[in-house]
Amino acid sequence: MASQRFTMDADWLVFHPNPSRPSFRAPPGAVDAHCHVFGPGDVFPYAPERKYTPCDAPKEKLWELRDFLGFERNVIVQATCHGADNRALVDALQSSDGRARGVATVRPGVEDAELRALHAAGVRGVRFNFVKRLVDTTAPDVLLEIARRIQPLGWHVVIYFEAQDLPELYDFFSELPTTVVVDHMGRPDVSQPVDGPEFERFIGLMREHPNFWSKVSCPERLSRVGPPSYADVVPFARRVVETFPDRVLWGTDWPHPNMKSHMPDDGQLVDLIPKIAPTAELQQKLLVDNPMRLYWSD
Ligand code: 0GY
Repeated sequence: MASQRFTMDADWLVFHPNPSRPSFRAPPGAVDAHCHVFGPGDVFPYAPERKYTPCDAPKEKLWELRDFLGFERNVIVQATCHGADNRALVDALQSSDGRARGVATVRPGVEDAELRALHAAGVRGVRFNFVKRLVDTTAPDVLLEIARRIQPLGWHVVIYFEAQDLPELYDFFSELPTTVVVDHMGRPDVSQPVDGPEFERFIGLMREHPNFWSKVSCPERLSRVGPPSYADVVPFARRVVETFPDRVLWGTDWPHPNMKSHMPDDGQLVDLIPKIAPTAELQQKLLVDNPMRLYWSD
């Protein structure tokens, strides 16, 4: 593979160099169910069609963070900067001693042999991204075709969209034939009431579709008040956890791509968990039982 040099975007914030050790002790077997690996770019080049060039965030740094935060497993989600080239993801999964599973990006027409190879490496889902600043649009029938292709493998679909786009995407989402995991609670505007019409639409989506799950992640992206409390996001995440305790996941989102306002301290993010999942039973479901069921059932 030809080595290539990449320069990260000028306004890019690098992940926190020394996060604080969290006071909250995650239960044994806890899973960080939303994080990424980036590059390193000279080994695993960033995609030509990418909308941003990140800092390298290699697997070794992710394992270090996992151990430091008191977690045991990771779910690594393919980010748009790597396009549908899943080599960095697969390399991380294969070096994880079975402690990481993955969500890939695939293009229509992907060969069955490639899907089988991704499965063998530990991939258990594909991601469809609808965030306009991150990707060019893909037609819904193309995505449905991909969803049908991955269904026999027992995989699920992860969807990433912003709350204002839910009305136009709702019918398409309803057609998805697999388990569907929504990133970051569908990115609500947390300056609106937690029982206001926008978030009710998202809660309604989850209620109407028992195959839908949600990650209660990314307070750093949604919050207006910011760290360390991220207090405006807490009621939203807590409502989702308490309403759908068996269909929620939590993740750090390390290395926090595209954060322009601040770089979160991952230890502080972990310390929010007891605020959004206030009982030991909810924490066990959120951090262990649910991700294990979805990613390690075999
Ligand atoms: C996230 C969020 C972002 C980026 C990506 O795939 C990506 O590039 O997911 C974002 O910019 O909001 O969850 O990592």
